[in-house]
Amino acid sequence: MKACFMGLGYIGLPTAIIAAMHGIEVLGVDVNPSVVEKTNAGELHIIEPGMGEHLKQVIASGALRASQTPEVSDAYFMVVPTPFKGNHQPDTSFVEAATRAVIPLLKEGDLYVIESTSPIGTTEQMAELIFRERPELKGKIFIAYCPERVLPGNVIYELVHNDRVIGGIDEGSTRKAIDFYSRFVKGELHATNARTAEMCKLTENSSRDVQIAFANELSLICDRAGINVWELIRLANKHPRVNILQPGCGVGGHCIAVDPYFITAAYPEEAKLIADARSINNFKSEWCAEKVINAMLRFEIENKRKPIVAMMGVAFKPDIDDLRESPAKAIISKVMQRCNNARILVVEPNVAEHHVFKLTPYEKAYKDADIAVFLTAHTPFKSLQWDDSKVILDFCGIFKR
Ligand code: SAJ
Repeated sequence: MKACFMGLGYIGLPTAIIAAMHGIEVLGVDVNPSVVEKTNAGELHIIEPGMGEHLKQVIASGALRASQTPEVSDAYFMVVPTPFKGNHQPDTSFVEAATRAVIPLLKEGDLYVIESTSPIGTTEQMAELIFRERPELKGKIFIAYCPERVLPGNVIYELVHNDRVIGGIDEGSTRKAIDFYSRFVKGELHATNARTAEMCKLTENSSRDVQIAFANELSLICDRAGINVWELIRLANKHPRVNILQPGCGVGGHCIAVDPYFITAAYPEEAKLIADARSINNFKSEWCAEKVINAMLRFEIENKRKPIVAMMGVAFKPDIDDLRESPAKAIISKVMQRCNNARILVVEPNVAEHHVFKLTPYEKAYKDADIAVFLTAHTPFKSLQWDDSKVILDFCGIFKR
């Protein structure tokens, strides 16, 4: 069995490695020559604990090889980015380009799968494209959609043990895709159709965005009502069937903050709650920035000097080093712009240095600060003691006060 993975990013590469570890001959294809070169040299170009060893093994054994061009295989997997154009309209051009690259290679009996998070109907559109170019293959190849749901930092375990939803354009395609994934997935493989599988991925992440928006909305209400939102949620969750998530400084990452737009772009009339949740989570970041700026102005009036402000945390979620799409980073930048001559200490314990922010160790920043702003709930911050002599803005529940 030979499999060709189109796209060696933070999902494509680990999946190609896991497949190669389970007896499949894998060709990994990427348009970026340095990704191809590093992969063939057994060097991991993404950050994923433990994955480097596995890569070295499958490169050394020849089970995995990387190239910039696809080759004849038995199964083809589209694992390329699906970004957004300016106005929250999804861009499936990378999926289409990867599909066009493999169309000449397809033969009877082959399997074609899209893994990329995609708008509903993308798999059917790619099937039409394939059969337009290769009409003799209609009904002779298997086409399916299979989203991933791995958590960055735990990819190896989750790729193998998470259940997966597999949706074919017909029964035979679903079965063929399940056969493939059963070679390395120990989780349950759930059969459905392509549209449902596409929507399932979007639903999972949109449901989380809505839940987080509920928590963030509670935090805004409690701020006005003089209620401790952390205590409120802790108490509400004592109910056996209530599970309210945690407020934060906004929603970051390239999944939860993005996937809902695949739904709202396609169904703007129907997707009201999903759209509102996006607005609430985006507004929460602006609300936090305003709170910081107001606290700085108030400090200056009361103390006749500018405050030292510690911005605690830049990563998009606790205990990771990923700053991409981070609400904390956006808040820090906004505060710096609006208060350009204030002394702002930026803290991010999970990265050694940053090309924009000069970083300060968290203990020193907290000690020196007049105003301490907690943006990301990194575990080390929880060892800090509350200090009544400081102004503390805790947006992520470090002190639960
Ligand atoms: N957040 C809160 N409050 C919470 C939980 C999260 O403010 O109670 C914030 C985080 O700080 C972060 C954002 O939401 O900024 C997203 O956090 P996340 O914990 O959802 O992390 P992701 O985006 O890395 O992972 C999600 C997961 N999806 C679900 O939990 C439904 C993961 O399983 C997916 O595979 C991943 O998105 C993805 O790749 O789609």
